[in-house]
Amino acid sequence: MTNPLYDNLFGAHIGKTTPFLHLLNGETITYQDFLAMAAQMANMMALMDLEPGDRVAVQIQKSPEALALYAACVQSGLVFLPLNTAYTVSELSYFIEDSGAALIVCDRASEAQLTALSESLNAVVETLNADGTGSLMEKSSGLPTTFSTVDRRADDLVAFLYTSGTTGRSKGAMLTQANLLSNATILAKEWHFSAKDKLLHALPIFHTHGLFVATNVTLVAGGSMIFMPKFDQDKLIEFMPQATTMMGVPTFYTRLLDDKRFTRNLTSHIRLFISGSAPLLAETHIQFEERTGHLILERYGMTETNMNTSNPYEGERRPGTVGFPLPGIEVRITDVTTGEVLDNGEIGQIEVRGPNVFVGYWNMPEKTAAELRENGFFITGDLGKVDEDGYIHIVGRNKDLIISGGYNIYPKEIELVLDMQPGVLESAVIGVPHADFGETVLGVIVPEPGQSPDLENIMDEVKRSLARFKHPRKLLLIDELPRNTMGKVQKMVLKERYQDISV
Ligand code: MLC
Ligand code: AMP
Repeated sequence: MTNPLYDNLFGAHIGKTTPFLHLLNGETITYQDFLAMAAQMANMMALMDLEPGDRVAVQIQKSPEALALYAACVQSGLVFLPLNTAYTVSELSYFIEDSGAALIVCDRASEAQLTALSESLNAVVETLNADGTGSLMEKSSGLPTTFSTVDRRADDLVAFLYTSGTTGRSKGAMLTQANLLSNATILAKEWHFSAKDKLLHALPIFHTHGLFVATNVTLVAGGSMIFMPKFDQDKLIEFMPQATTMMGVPTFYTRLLDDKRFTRNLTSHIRLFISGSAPLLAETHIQFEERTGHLILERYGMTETNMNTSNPYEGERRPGTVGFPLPGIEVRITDVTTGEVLDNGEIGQIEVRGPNVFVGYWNMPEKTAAELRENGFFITGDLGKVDEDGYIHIVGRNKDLIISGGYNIYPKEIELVLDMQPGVLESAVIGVPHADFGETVLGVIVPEPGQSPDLENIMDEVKRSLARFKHPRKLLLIDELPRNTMGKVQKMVLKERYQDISV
């Protein structure tokens, strides 16, 4: 093997004329055509003198071409750095600067702003639009449809995925060939994926779930995907009878359950529904089974580790749990303060060790050392326990994090913006229950003495700075923040106080 990830995910399918992507307009892209497109992009990047290990920062809409760019980066030994399409230019500038990206690929809509930014960073900007047009395609389309795959070792980097931090500064999780390949191989086997599978793919491809779980598993198995540009309820219903599997965040499943067209009959061709990225309520599991006869398989993962645990394919899928550690992956529960390993039934922090665990945060050795123990265990920041049958339950988080519709939102990042606004003394951002997104963002603001900050102006500034999904759905003025004797803001008190607030 010269490049284990490329060889197993992509190279294994060279020459295959079977479908890889089914598009909503009825067109199909075969493995052969997809790999040819990727090879052309790899040739184009080689002409730009990019070196293996260089970062390619990508903020583009979901499209077959976007996925081919991922394949091209793997084949070229370049580090793929996908970015949420909702990020504002001010958010993007951090990722691009921090990663030292050599190439930025973006939609034409942000080309001018990113070009201005790239000039000071020595990066090159190319465009790739939602419809597959743009300079990247223009420059690559005439090039050879084969490319000499760049040699890579198992511990070479393949991707950076930025995940926000408790201090408000995002951390670039560095993932290797071995991280991604081991996980894709394990999951494909555990979930019985085969070349016959047709996965309904409505997730974004800038996160672990849509890119490394859904796509990599399909590639390992040689199956195909019904590739939707985004979540679209009508299209999901229309295409479901053609699919064999679906992966989604809990919001996908609660939205489907709210739809009368979603019936047992509609799902009869599906063999497996998988959920993850956020907790799926036990009652959603139960309603889903009553409506369709299917038990959703819930699994647990994160950006730094890909997937850690899964309910079984065969055997009892236990609602409210995330199942067992995947083969080759160790999970232990430790005391938050002492780090001591706890017995089954006791609640503590979830730690994970295995070939799936990332190698560290880019340029942040202290943060890496704080979360990744020398013995290889990664401290996830999730709280959980193991029950008497070995099923893992996630019961909370030891990190200040809100998960809204499967997107992670770190309160600190929003608080930093709120605190800078005129008339604001301090603020706290918390997650409150939300029927559609599971949790959503609420901001509480303490004014400076004698001041009455203008909440509309503050929201305008939030909109300028932060991606839409991070915007507080409501801002409230309060007299003071609840604090403990150490002076620490008691977010739990705020969460209880506002748990029934309508946002
Ligand atoms: C969209 N909006 C959100 C939002 N998604 N706001 C908060 N949280 C979200 N998740 C905004 C929209 O911009 C819009 O703004 C408004 O909310 C309503 O939009 P919508 O049309 O209802 O949203 P939609 O486009 O349908 O998106 C919802 C969604 C999407 C659930 C389909 O968020 C999604 O695809 N989520 C999946 C995230 C994911 O892949 N996570 C995996 C992370 S990996 P306006 O301006 O119109 O009001 C990971 C590891 C692991 O966690 O274990 O998998
Ligand atoms: P991310 O940083 O986007 O990778 O998000 C990872 C976090 O999502 C985990 O640390 C968990 O808090 C959460 N998560 C993922 N899957 C599940 C699940 N099945 N149940 C509960 N939380 C989950």
